Amino acid sequence: MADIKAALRSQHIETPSWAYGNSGTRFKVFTQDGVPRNAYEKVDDAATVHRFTGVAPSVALHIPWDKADDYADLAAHAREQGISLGAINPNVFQDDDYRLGSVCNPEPAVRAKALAHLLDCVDIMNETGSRDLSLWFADGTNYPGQDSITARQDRLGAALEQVYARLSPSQRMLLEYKLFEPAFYSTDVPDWGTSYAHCLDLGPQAQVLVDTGHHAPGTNIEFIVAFLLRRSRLGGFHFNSRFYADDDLMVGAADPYQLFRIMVEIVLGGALDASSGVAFMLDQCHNIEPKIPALIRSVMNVQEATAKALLVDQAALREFQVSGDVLGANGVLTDAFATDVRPILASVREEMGLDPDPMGAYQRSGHQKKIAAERVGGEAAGWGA
Ligand code: RM4
Ligand code: MN
Ligand code: MN
Repeated sequence: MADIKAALRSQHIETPSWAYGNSGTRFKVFTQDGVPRNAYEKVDDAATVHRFTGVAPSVALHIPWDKADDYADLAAHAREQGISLGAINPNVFQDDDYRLGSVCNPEPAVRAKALAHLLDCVDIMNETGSRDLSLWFADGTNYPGQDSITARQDRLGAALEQVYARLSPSQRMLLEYKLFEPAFYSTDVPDWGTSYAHCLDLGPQAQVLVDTGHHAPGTNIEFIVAFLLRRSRLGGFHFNSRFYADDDLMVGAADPYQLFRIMVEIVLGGALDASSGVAFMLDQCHNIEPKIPALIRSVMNVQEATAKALLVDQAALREFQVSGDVLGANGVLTDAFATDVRPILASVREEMGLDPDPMGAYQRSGHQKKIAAERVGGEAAGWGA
């Protein structure tokens, strides 16, 4: 039990700056009071989540949504708040120029513009001290025949090569895949295999990023996790949960058993520890629920899945597996999943000097009212759709 608690204490879950801003669907963005107005206030909100959970010590940035005049100053602000700046996420999907794609666009000038932004983001990483560049491309086509699938792969490979060459030895490139949306016919990085192949071409600093919301229904995500871990190419996660498509809802909300099965592969693969290089990041949007408590809940959901995965009796599991005891082996997993780990986590939090009930503590703190009163004037961060 001491080992399990130590692992839970040292867990590191990164929250996304964009989850603190207003967001919505293509139908409506609902605004909320107290939403941050700039990157500094987003950092403050991430620090608040860390204060209540103790395991969310970094925040990912999205550029240019989090554009700052002085990134070193933003990093210093984060440090003062007790956290650090995490992955840098370039945005090559929101300019009019990107109608036909970014680095895969048929027009060389648009490709050059997208590449320049990616390289700028590596420069930003040097200022923020970030290790990871998370790449997600909205590139793809809507109609058969619209563009050459092969030529687009070539353009993608060429751009990635240039970005990779810009990385320093301690930096990494995480290549995210997504089945569809916004492209509806073909997506240029639609699945882990495409991402993996590009990463192999590039070198060991290129790693696959698994966003749990980016698969076809029924996909066995834990298989992908196990496969990539075995090949040392699992760079990290964007955790969120989905009922239908890329819903970006709170991780563990739709299918806590799937999250548990993913964490089981992580634990069995020895990848929970920060030294494994697997980055556990959230990628979520809180459209109708208050954002800070939604992120606290999400962090807790990951912790619960992790605690259950750590409870798996690995020796018994191996024994049942080699003896071909199908039900015995499956029972080891279901027993761990059925365990109520909330008391363990409450005691872990107490040992860390935290309130055992982060959700209740946040509500009691009056923080939500405080930021609603303080953050008046200026423009709230968000999609603005
Ligand atoms: C994409 C993908 C990216 C995220 C954007 C906002 O679907 O998940 O990681 O940066 O959304
Ligand atoms: Mn993502
Ligand atoms: Mn997504």
